[in-house]
Amino acid sequence: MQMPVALSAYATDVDKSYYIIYWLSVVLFIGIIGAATYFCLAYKRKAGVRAEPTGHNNILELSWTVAPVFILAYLFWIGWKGYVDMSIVPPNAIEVRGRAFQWGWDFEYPNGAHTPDLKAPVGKPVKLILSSNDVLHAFFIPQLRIKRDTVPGMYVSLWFEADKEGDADIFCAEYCGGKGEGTAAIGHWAMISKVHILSVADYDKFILEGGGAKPGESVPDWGKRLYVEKNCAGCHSLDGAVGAGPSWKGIFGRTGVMTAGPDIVADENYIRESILEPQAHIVKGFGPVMPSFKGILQDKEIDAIISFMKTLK
Ligand code: HEC
Ligand SMILES: [Cu+2]
Repeated sequence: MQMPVALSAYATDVDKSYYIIYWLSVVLFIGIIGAATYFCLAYKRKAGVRAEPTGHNNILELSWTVAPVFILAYLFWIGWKGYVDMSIVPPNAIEVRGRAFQWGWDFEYPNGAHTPDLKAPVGKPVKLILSSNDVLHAFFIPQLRIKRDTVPGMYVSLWFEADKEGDADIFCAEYCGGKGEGTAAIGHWAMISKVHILSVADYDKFILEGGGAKPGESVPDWGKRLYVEKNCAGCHSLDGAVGAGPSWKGIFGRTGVMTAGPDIVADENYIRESILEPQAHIVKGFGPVMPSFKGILQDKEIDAIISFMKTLK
């Protein structure tokens, strides 16, 4: 067992092709090296024996020419079939948008909800329309055997149909940079997420509840959840500790010193700008490393984060 657990029929097909090629290579390797070794020993030059031409063996020569043609045609066929299966999205697929950014993922569902981890129903085709906000990344779910580069300025798509419920890892499989040292270090290696394969009922419930505050959740609590889910927590502490970015302790209404230009009071407008265009004003002592959350955070989510910030005295 060399492959991670397969969560879809497509993944099982990929494994089948993989193992066919793998075992074919093992058999051919042993066969060819074994025969070569045997011939080296058996026909080693001996004193008093003169080598004579052996002539042709038509049957042997024909069979080692024709057999590989069939084997290669078969390998082409399974490869092509897999490629076509992967390329043609079933027309009834659910469309989910996936955006890659330094360093995380954002998924947007037909109801407008956004999540940093992917939720998908079991037994239904899901089409992912992938893009990147900054540099090249690669969307990779090993357990579904799907992988695709995300390219700035371009959409690519990918689909899957999971046949088991459960969680699987999402990785970025394209080195996309990094920043910082020690605990403040973030980058490509931190660009991990999960796909949650839910029962159809749970998925429908998630879509119905939408992307806003959960029932019974206050707006600041929703903002706090976004702080964790959108990974602001990776760079901003709440307790005054300096990370890759300034702490949010007492952020609302404080006067910040910028690398250039006058000091700025952190009001709604400044905070909104810091989130959508982080490079517009850089807080002194920090690098321009915050990614833009344009297209990732909706207006009401930014409002929720601001109301959470107001609670951080
Ligand atoms: C990769 C690290 C990183 C992540 C992730 C990150 N930030 Fe930042 N953030 C920074 C850095 C560095 C600064 C300071 C430099 C600047 O002003 O751009 C900053 C500054 C800010 C500021 C201005 C702070 C001040 O004291 O004036 C706000 C507001 C902010 N970030 C909000 C957010 C929100 C909201 C999120 C999550 C949705 C987030 N950040 C995610 C690194 C990050
Ligand atoms: Cu990446």
